[in-house]
Amino acid sequence: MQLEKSIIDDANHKQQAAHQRRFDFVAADIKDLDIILKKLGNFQIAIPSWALGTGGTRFGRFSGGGEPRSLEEKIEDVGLIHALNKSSNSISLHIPWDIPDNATSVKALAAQLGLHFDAVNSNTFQDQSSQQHSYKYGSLHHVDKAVRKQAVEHNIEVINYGIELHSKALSLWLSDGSNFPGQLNMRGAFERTLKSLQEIYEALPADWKLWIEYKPYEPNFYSTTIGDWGQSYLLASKLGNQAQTLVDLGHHLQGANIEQIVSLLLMEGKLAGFHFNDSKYGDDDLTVGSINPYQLFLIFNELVEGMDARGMNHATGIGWMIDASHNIKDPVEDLLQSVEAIKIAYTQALLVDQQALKQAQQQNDVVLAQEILQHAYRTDVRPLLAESRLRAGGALQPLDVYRQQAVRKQLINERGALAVSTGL
Ligand code: PSV
Ligand code: MN
Repeated sequence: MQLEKSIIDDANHKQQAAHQRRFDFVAADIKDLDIILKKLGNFQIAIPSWALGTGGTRFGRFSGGGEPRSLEEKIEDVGLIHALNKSSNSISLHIPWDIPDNATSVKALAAQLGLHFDAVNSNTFQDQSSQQHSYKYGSLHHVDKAVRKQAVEHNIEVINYGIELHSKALSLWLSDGSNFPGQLNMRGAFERTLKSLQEIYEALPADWKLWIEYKPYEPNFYSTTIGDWGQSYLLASKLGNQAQTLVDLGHHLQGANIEQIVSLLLMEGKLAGFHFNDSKYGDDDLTVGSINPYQLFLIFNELVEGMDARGMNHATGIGWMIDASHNIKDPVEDLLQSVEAIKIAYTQALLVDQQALKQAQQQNDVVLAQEILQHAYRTDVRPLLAESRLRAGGALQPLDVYRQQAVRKQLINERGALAVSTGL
């Protein structure tokens, strides 16, 4: 289904007066208002194809119904999100969950909805019925050359799908690791991974990137071969300029200072981008900003400062994507909330008086430095986001429109209450 523009316009019309009041109040104190609104309009966050269905845990899955049954329906759902928020103009495919059998028609559908294709993701963490060798003991790090070859070939196949869709990056996450001490020679595993990655790297088109995601544990619980940013960075450095480290916010041990990791990767030109989510205990994959929005703001503060220092375009300099799981929420609602949380943190970071902060740091004025950061963090920037959506033709209040239009009910009518989307 698609949302008519007139529906969004009607809803905006009803909310216009209240919006204007809120907007004028916050806008009065903002320097460079138009520049900020322009940056917000340009800032887009990719939606992963696997996030449009209900997530779950190993204990169960509780679908809310109307899940997309095909890649085309997933693209339509991203189209709905983008029509409402004008902030999610791309989709990232996971192969083989979402094989684009007919790239031409899939591209045409996406273009009609104002979308394009973000990074393509490979999957060597699950066995497919058609494959010859099992990934039970890993893929690119496997002791058996035949398994490594199969995994390398899969990644090259994914690159080829991506080329057809005009993607520009292969995003790679390996579950390779060990469950028990002694199971694996760690140096050997790392060296084999590097060799396999070199073969994949050679197949990358010149204008592509290879994004290497790290994760400390799960599904392996003793060691993961690419377990932290240091290991990913080491591989990316050895591979070359096209390889970079991808930061999934949930892939850190508790208490890790993610903003510091991000700052240094950016400094080295090795920050590929993000998988956004939030967590309290581990890789919880909760809605972005639902647990620790201050940390998200601090990350964005490092990003804005670091990207400006390197003269990078905020919107296109690195990859921005959500990677969350919606256990009990409507996936589309959860994604709307996540995109909003990301853009709130970004906007607040844009409001940080970087010059004053630098001066406070030079003078070791710790109190003032904190005041400067928190002044920006405590500004209610939601009317600025609403204004930027309005200017782009989106909804002042995306979630309200989604609910007023009973979109999920319409999707259930169209697809059925038992429709289940592919993915984890
Ligand atoms: C692994 O936990 C991960 O974050 C990787 O990005 C995968 O591709 C994705 O989740 C799959 O859900
Ligand atoms: Mn991820």
